[in-house]
Amino acid sequence: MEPTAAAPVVQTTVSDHIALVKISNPPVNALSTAVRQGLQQAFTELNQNADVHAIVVTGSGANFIAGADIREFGLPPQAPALPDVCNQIEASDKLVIAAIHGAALGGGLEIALSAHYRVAVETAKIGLPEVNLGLLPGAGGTQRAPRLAGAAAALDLMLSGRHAGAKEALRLGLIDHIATSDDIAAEGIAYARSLLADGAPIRRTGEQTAALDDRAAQQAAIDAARADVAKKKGLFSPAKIVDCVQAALDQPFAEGLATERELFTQCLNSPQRAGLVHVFFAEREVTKSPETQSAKPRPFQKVGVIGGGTMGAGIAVSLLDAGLSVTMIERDDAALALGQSRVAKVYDGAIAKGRLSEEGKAAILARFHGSTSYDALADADIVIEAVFEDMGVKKAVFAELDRVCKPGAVLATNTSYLDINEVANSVSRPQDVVGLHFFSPANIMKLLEIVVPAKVSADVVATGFALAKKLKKVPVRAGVCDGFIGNRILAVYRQAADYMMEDGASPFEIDAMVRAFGYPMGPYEMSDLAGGDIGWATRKRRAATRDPKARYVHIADKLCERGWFGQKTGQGWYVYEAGTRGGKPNPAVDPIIAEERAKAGVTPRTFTREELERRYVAAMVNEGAKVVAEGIALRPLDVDVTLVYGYGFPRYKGGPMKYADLVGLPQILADIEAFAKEDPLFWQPAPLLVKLVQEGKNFDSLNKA
Ligand code: 3H9
Repeated sequence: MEPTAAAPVVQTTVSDHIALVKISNPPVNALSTAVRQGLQQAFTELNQNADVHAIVVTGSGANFIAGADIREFGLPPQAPALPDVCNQIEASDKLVIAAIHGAALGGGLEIALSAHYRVAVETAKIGLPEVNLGLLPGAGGTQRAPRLAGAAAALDLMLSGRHAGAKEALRLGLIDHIATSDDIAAEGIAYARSLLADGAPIRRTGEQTAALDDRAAQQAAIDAARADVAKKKGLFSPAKIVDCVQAALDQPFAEGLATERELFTQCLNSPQRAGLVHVFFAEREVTKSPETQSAKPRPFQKVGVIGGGTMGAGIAVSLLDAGLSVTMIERDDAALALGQSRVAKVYDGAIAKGRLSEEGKAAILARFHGSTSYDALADADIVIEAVFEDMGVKKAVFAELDRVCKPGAVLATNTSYLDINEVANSVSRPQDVVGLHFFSPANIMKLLEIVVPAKVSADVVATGFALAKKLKKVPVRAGVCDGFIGNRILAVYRQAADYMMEDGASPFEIDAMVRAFGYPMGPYEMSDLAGGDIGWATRKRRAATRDPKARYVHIADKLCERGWFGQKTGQGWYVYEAGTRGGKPNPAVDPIIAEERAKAGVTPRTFTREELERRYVAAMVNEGAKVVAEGIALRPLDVDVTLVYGYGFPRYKGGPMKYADLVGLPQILADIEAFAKEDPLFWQPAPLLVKLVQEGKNFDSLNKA
């Protein structure tokens, strides 16, 4: 068969003096090199074509243009650069109209802002989300958006990265007209004709000044944004966005573009860009597992939740919010009433904040049922068990589910560490049993570990992924082991923290280091929030199987023995005074630490913040490598997404495995080998890490395999 020539990514047709320039670069018409070249060529030709009076730019498929091609960042730049294409479009001496449907984001909106007029369908998504990738709009967006919408609106869009609808964009001055039909090409052409008929002038955005005329108001908006950005430490690009808007106010257009270019390049070269772009692709990759490729999910509408505790109630809210119908099972009327009230309380909170009406709450709760009998689950498509973490209790629940559930119902456990193979093998239908590990609060936290036991059928796993999508959660496939991906790694870096504490660092120093690294809170603050008793229970459970030669730090147990479980008991590592937010370091912790150090024969030493950080991160990365090598996580990127979405690892550092790549694996390994001189049992280098270093490869090489 003859090979067919690929269709050009930019197609031009001219009809009755109107040129239609259509971008066809699936899936989202990203501005790849070929598209930029195509646009450049199209505009060069059309500008020379005397027959053409107006040019309409539009996208084929579901979107106008989703932005620059993110896959090209970090590669050697190819001409033409996007800012040059935008400038060429703006300079056109034919009337240029952008006709927008779907996404006009980032570079896509920058193309549209370079046109002389813009029309969009009502459902269009208009925005400058570069900040989410560690960037700023680098093709004139920081200069053109304020010229159309003023500094405040432009800053809001660029700093939040949010999408505006067409109505809002019209109000802000970013578009000129809302299309009445969804045939965007026809709408663009009709709009072009009406502009020509009205004798509308060529209106170059770079020459507009009206939105910036009130300089005092613009300056006030910039100052307010700068103050706001200063409060949110960590990210690099937001302050640069504010600098660009200041340039839009102070500098002539061409100079402003040059400033933007310089600051964009700084962002492009920052490790934050590499980390954030990694997470952008990783959070899409995790949705693809062998099972989602090979099997279709089972249909689901009715979901059962066993248990009305914090977790069960949070899961129920998450399901209800997604429009599903939910039946909660509890052991008696009182427990059921409590579970139901936990659910109702979430919606009362939403009403108090003005996010929901009483009628809205009633409509949601009409889909929410409760029962003390498992028989109420006879027609459930999925059942999620969220009862006490005890194998005997779980097996008893699953025996009931095995008895009442219809054939083909998915039977899920929300256990955070128990052996799901054992649960599955206790019923007559192990192929239907899967782990769905939600994170607390389950209606808020985005991560869902989908834990895959040995006998589960592929369509059940695929159903887990489909459920995650329905719940707008980020699914990560995990294998069965104690703690799966996230809690297993957490246990190890928390242990590293405890060792540093016993060796001389204070828990408050460690928390401060972890916050400075970019986490919202440190491990001891986290333990106080979650309840110290939870970790204590885990440690007690593991005591029987712990290597007797392994070092064990008793300090946390000593706090728990005193009943100091953190926030819920008024004190833990920190003291919590009623009526105040957050806690203060608990002075009573210091003598406990001192006593334990003495018992362990440790002479305390000091650690620099960098030393603390290197140990904490090395422990995380080393265990992450073991989790990947054992197949518990499919790829390093699955570890990254788990730690970013479930444990607060700073997104802009890309997750621990990406961060290790950026630091350099040889350095991480050298650190581990140095620490191993003190404690060779704990600091055993992961064989995968050693292998990658020997081969001169990084973790990312495994993501692409
Ligand atoms: C920028 O523009 C910089 C400029 O200012 C300056 C330059 C000088 N590039 O999300 P989905 C892929 S920065 C390459 O699942 P949806 C995505 O990976 C950019 N690929 O679909 C996925 O691939 P796969 C600013 C991209 O319908 C597929 O498309 N723009 C890009 O749920 C489908 O994506 C943004 O940040 C891209 N730009 O959502 C917008 N975008 O199928 C980023 C997507 O292989 N994109 N892909 O997994 C989005 O927000 C969403 O993708 C969008 C569609 C809302 C468009």
